[in-house]
Amino acid sequence: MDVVYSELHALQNGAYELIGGQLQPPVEKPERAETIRAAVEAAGFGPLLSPESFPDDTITRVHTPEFVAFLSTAWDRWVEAHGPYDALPLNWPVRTFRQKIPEAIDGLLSYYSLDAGTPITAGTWKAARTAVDVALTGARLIQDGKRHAFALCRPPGHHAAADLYGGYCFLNNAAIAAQYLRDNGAAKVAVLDVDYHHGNGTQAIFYDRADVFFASVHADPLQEYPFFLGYADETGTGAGEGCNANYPLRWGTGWETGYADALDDACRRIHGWGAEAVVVSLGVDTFEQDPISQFKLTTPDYTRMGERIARLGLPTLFVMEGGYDVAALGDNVVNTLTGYLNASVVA
Ligand code: SP5
Ligand code: ZN
Repeated sequence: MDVVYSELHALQNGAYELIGGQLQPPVEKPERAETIRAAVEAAGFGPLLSPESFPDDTITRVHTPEFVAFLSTAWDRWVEAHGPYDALPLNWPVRTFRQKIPEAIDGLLSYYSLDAGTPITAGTWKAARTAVDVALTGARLIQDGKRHAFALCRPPGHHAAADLYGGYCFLNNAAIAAQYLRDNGAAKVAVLDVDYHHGNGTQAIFYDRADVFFASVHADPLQEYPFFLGYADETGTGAGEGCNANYPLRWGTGWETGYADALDDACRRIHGWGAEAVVVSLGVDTFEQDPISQFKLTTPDYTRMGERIARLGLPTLFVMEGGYDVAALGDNVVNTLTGYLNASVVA
């Protein structure tokens, strides 16, 4: 399986993340992608491909031009106002406030963000922009007839909506890849999101559309971040009614205690809907030892996950999302891809 990777991911290297009431070293850090790269290479995946450059209009198919302009200039404007420290928002336009777009950089961060856990740094734009090219290079491989590819994206993307960043995500790599597949020949594309957290950004981007099906298996938002989206009664709207499927699962869920059944149902829905290709938002923060998560998947369970995805029998683009136990990340990703390959039916 081809693996797309760029070392420029390391340009996203925040100093702090506000977590559990403390400013701490971020869990979303460069070592994540490096350990995955080393593991997939050691497991014989490859070749390792550098991303091609895709034009900005692939991004604005999904994100607003205003948001892209904001993200690409935020660091310089923040430094001008505050000096060279991580840019973090401090308040949000919640209930009782108006949705005005402010002039000041602090206000813009507040308007365009959903949390204070996602630092914008000197290299954020370059890293996020390159992650999009990584995903799109993977999508082009699928478009060119490959049955599968792995886009080793970092920073991740699935929390980013049309004009929102947060949850360690800036640009929605998986959504941009899915849109690219739509724009280049696939009539119906599914996104299967197996990250521990609900893919609120991807859901929002495609919520009113009948041409992209979004299915997500994740921690119950009553208990877990991002809290305000990801419930089972979110089924799509307008033309997109019936094209969104959420499987919220309680803390403590393991493979045999709810996860496998939910994944199976999500895959059945995607199959029944008639998807021509699937983009997998691959987060492995469902792992039992993940430092910020409360599911109980084991390393062998990822092999089973890959096998189930393979039984869809669809061209498959894996896009890296979350997963924070650096010691086990490599094995969990390799098992997913190996399980997939061993069970995939050659067309
Ligand atoms: C891509 C992705 O996985 N983003 C996740 C962003 C989650 N950010 C909030 C984390 C809050 C963790 N709270 C539990 C701390 C336990 N020590
Ligand atoms: Zn996650």
